[in-house]
Amino acid sequence: MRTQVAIIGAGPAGLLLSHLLRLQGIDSMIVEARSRDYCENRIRAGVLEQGTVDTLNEAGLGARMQREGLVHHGIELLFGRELHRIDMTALTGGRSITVYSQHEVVRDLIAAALEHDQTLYFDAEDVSLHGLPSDAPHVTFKHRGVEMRIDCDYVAGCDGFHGISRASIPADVLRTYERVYPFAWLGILADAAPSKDELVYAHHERGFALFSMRSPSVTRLYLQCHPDEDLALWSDERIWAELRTRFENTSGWLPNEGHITQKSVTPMRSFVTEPMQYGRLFLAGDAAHIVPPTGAKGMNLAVADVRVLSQALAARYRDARTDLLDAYSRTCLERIWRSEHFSYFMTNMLHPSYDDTPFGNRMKLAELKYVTSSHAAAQSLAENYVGLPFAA
Ligand code: RFL
Ligand code: PHB
Repeated sequence: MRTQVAIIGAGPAGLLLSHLLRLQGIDSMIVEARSRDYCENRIRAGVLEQGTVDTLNEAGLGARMQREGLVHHGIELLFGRELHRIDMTALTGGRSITVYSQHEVVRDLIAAALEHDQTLYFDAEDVSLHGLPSDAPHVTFKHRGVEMRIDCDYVAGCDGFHGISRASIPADVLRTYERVYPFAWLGILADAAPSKDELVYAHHERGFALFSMRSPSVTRLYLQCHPDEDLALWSDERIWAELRTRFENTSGWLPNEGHITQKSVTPMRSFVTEPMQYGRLFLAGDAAHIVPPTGAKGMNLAVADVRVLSQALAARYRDARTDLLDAYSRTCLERIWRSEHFSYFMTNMLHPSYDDTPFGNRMKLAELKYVTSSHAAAQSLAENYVGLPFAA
């Protein structure tokens, strides 16, 4: 088989890239290791920046998101038993975020792909990249027992943190930056109506907690835990008791409780690869960088990367220009490092750490007091949280 761009991975990055390329008349094929059902039900992110929402709308993918997404104009920070609201819309000249599950975005993207007869191989095995430094790369894999080969002009590595694309680049070409945090998040989904219209990020001496939501009838909650936490030790009752403790506050607000339908532990990591390209291979999304989820940036960065990549590939095919492709890494890394810093800042401020000194913990409280009392500090948090505008 032959295509212009072979895309590895059908997460938000790979699926959106194929759609944006199709809008520019560029042909692509997607190769995904997992099943369609798995991709459509993988519970992950929930917060879309304004720029992500705009990108999906402009690409004609926003109909269901506009009906079912929940637009939020602020978030609340809870510490010292008091809730403090950050009015993001007022602080950013009218910008907002939308709560709409990543797996709903993925479902919308897969539906659009199938509607347009996008070639998409689920359940691919032994995916492997060849000839990346040459002008004629190709991808091989096994599909339903048959050996497959795709010849292409470019390969987009959109296969997440554990994929094979980044690993296909010689180690001496890459520089990686990493921080692994000494804590993780225990996340649950509960059949309970959200008891508040906005997210609550709570700093408590027993650990961080986050109140979020997925729909008018589903609440999403997280508790800071140890990276090797044993979920078997967390009965539903223990989870609710810990959430009640960490969310306790003078206003009397608490999450509604209900049947827990999903539990998982997510490790926390910051990670960046430089550069994000090698020969004809371009990395996008989690394949190139990871942020801890506290800033709600991961999926938004994946969208930002593929916006840049699709524009660079369009310039290459339309005008025979390769300068935008050459600059791909540099262009993306500006936004990535900004988001890395913001996610690191939010994570450090909101999580008491097991190895913190008493002084270190008071620094976190001092920071929380500052961002909730200074207009300038609140504005800085807000503009990062809603997401900086894309370069024209
Ligand atoms: P994905 O979604 O991991 O997709 C990669 C795809 O590649 C496939 N794959 C392969 N395919 C072919 N061959 C191989 N060898 C392959 N190896 C892997 C995988 O099966 C998969 O389908 O990466 P992508 O597209 O870059 O998207 C990134 C986002 O998924 C990620 O950044 C976010 O989920 C992070 N994240 C959040 N981001 C936000 O923007 N806002 C949030 O509120 C937010 N909350 C979160 C999060 C991530 C979380 N977890 C579980 C890590 C909350 C959590 C708990
Ligand atoms: C989520 O709803 O899953 C969520 C929300 C905000 C975050 C991270 C995750 O910062």
